[in-house]
Amino acid sequence: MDLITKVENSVRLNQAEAEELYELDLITLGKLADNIRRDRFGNKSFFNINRHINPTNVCKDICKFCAYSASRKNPNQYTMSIEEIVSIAKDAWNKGAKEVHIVSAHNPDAGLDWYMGAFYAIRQELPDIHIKALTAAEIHFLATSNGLSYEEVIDLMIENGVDSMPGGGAEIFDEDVRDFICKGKVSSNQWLDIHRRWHKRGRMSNATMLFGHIESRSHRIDHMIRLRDLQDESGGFNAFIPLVYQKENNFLKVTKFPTAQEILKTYAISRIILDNIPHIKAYWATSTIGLALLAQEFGADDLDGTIQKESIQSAAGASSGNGMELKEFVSLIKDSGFRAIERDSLYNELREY
Ligand code: V47
Repeated sequence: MDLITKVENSVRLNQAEAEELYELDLITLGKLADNIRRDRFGNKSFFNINRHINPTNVCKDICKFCAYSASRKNPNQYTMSIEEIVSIAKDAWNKGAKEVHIVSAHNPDAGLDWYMGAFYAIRQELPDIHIKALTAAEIHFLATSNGLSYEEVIDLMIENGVDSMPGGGAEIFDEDVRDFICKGKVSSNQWLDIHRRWHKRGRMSNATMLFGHIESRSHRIDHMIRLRDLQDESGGFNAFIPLVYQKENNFLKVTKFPTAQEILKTYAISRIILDNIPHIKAYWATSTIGLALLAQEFGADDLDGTIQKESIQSAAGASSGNGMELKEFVSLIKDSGFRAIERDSLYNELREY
């Protein structure tokens, strides 16, 4: 069976075959991914009304791609008080947000009680908001710096009101690339192990992949296959999010950036390879909104959300600093020929605009 027939018949591809997908022309590859997307979701495009909160930028780790961490180039350190975090969440809720997405840095001075206290205080004030918080990298940091197991941190998250985990900190799983771009942070196996344990608690999470820097196509495929293997076992991933590397203000010297074609091919290939992860998210903050809208025709069925405010990718050049107005977001989706479906954080459909 040739490669195209295999994809059309939902035959699982191995590493070498998946790498070959990149050699297909963009339109052929896009059509294969679009067929899978349309079989599952028709022309629905999902999004949520959310608020990203990044409560501290003080970080003990050094990731070369990061422009957000205050311990290196950024001299403006900050750590929000719990009151401040709750007040942002309340304001977001009043403006219609149904999810707060809380991720930040590995702050050795803030303490476990500050991280957990913030979730607890939000939960007390806003019993119905969905709290998506703590990447596996943050969980690893909290566990190792407090002498706790991953399970113990996970139990504390659940006790204090966290509903789901975001997909950050995955970067690229290949150990050599990882060593170069973010040595000392959570390892690939630890990242996967933390998500496995979270899923064992019956909870859902997402998975990201940071691409377009020094990694090869083969590293991207390896990353996807490691996620596919875990998903076969645990079934807890809702969405896969390819994050396009942003180049400003950081220490990773990259001279060659992916073309729009390469980015669209990566979305399309992730739709094909990750046959067991339901949603492929084109996170407009890093892909640009134009390419995210186009990605809807190359396998992506989700555009994240309105964001409201975001400090991590925008520190590195992304245009997500102040999010996007709901009205504009919805009309962009509709004008591109898709149905704008507001979802909750677990992909229950809430409303069609
Ligand atoms: O893991 C850091 C990335 C991630 C850069 O789960 C960068 O729904 C691009 O996890 N260029 C955190 N990316 C963000 C994240 C996320 C985002 C959207 C949705 C979800 C979800 C999760 O930000 C980190 C890192 O890979 N990041 N620096 C940069 N220069």
